[in-house]
Amino acid sequence: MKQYLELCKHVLETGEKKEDRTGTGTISVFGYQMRFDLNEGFPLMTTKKTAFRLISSELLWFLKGDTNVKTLIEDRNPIWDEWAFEQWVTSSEYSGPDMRDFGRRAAKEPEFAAVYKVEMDAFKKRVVEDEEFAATYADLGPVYGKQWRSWSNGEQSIDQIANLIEGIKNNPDSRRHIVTAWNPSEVEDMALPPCHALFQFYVADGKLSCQLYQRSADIFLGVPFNIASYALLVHLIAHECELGVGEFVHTLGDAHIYANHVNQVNEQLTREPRTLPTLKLNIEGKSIFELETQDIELENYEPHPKIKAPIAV
Ligand code: DHF
Ligand code: TMP
Repeated sequence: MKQYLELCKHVLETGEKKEDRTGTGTISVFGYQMRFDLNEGFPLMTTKKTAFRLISSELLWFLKGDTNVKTLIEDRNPIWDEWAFEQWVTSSEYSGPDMRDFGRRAAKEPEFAAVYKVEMDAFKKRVVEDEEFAATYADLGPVYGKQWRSWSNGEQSIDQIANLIEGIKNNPDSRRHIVTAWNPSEVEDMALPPCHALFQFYVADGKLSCQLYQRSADIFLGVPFNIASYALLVHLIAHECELGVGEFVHTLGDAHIYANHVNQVNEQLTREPRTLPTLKLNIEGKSIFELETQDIELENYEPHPKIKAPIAV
């Protein structure tokens, strides 16, 4: 994962200070590209322990066309909790303690963090137990799963992933193997407009490659997940199309390190990358739309310890 550490160095050395929507502040560059040869091992961070189970759980949730965080909560995957919680605490029905700006306050004020945790735990419990509540507050809107599996213009619904697989199988040389999560008519209704916005597949020499355009990239927390998620997607689609794997090309738009992640990035930069793990898929005869996290395993993953950091909401 030298490419990733190079990106971190590049942003720290040449990035500009830039304010952002979350009020956290960033160091940012515009435009950057990394390439990962998927035959060299599975590109999961080795310089900090990264929760692969959460990554595969999220990808399978996208592939099922799901947009409701209830499924993730039931799968013990907390990565989208804050964006569902935000919908609840900003609604007129919410009457608990003031949760305005909960992300920043929870990171700074221990007293508030305790109150926040109580509210968040209650929210998650209610999402799991109360279907109507979950449908109203835990659905993130027409985010990735909706756009991937049932992109709609009001008249027709398009399964972009099924079309992608058919296209790769029937016409591998095509230059039109594209999936877009950026649907301008629905962006306003999403809890968070898609960061990984558009990707293209490519077949040459019996190997499947993918390039992603990511409009906005949280280098310390988001990007390690995004790299592994798309690498896994290439493996799954390649398996479905009986192809080998090629490269994952990762193109970034606003590539930023949040001000409150700089120490963590510097700590990570002191660490020596280790041998990459390998992916083991137990998916013979299964549709990629019906996989479970236990069908996907990693072997020989021996990373440096986890490094914690607050997420900007
Ligand atoms: N907002 C921001 N500001 N950055 C993001 O990366 C981001 N990602 C989202 C939603 N909104 C976002 C979805 N993906 C984590 C990683 C990816 C992700 C959401 C959250 C995260 O918190 N990772 C931590 C903890 C994971 C764990 O529990 O082990 C990490 O250390 O990797
Ligand atoms: P933005 O919508 O204002 O760009 O904020 C989104 C933030 O989330 C930004 O820091 C990028 C980050 N992000 C990722 O890096 N990867 C992801 O997969 C997601 C969902 C978000």
